[in-house]
Amino acid sequence: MRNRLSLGLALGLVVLLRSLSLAADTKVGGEIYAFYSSDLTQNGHGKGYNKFDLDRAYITLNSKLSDAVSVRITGDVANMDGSTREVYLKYAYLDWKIDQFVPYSSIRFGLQQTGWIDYMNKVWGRRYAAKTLMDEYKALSSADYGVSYIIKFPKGYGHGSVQVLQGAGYKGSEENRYKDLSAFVFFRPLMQVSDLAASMVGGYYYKGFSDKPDITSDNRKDRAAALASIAYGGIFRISGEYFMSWDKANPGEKEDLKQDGISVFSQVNFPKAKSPFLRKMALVGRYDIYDKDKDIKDNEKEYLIAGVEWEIVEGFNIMPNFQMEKVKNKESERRFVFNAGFSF
Ligand SMILES: [Ca+2]
Ligand SMILES: [Ca+2]
Repeated sequence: MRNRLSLGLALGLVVLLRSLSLAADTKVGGEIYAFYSSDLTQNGHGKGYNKFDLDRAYITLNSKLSDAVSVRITGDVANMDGSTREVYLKYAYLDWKIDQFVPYSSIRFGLQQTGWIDYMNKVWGRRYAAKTLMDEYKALSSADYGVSYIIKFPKGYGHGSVQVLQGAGYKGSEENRYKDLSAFVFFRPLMQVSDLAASMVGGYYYKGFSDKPDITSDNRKDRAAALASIAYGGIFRISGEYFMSWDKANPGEKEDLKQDGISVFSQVNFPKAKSPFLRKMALVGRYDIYDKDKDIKDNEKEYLIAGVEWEIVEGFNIMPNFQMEKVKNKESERRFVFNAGFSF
């Protein structure tokens, strides 16, 4: 607890000191994801249960040491659990552009994004309302310790990365000698077609090992994922993400635990509408199916989000929405949620 509190103090102090000095080019940023939710069904907390909460409160410092080297540190707050919410470390890494040696390339070192989830959040575009597939169903931690090689293709055609990661994520510690290897690529094949330029495909493979002690190389934690997204002229976008995972978490385990999930999400915008109210609006829908064990029948879960989003000003979005979660052959949980995202 001490450490977390002092991290919060340290971040605050750095912000203060930086604002007083004219040293390295340092920017302060923040992201707050606030929501109000109200249960519409008896399941879960029960009909009428409602609460205000925060899903994220980032404080980020980005410092440019030179044209090639920059450093980022980000703190976030822990979940609401009945005591004060502590600040913890989410990211702390260095970016080093090496394009004078290897074209279009950079290296990232430290506590950093597991790249697939980070970019899927951008494709989904409303992390303040919900996590994306692999994050939501805990197939992958959204941040981990390690080193990445990152390549940005010229002319906006996409980017890719190869990462060596600890495996246990930003909330865990290393309990074994194994490191995980992952690679992804996002590609925009229609960059030259203006109305379709934002369309993309992506692929991901994660070759990992269980995070428990005393494991062998049999104790795998492998994931694969794919994305296809079609965008038309700032008016319409539909995307589909799929993942599959294979786990032998414990020493001696013979069979893989196999999971998979699919998420389809879509948005409609009205960029040519006369009313500014409509121009800032998006209709948003998403539907997931997640299977937590492929060898067991009737335990699949559906998750639905349907809402309307407004950008009030840049950095301030709201999205009133309806959500439904349902495990097969069980009663559904439904709720109304008002999400708001603030960033600066
Ligand atoms: Ca490991
Ligand atoms: Ca199943």
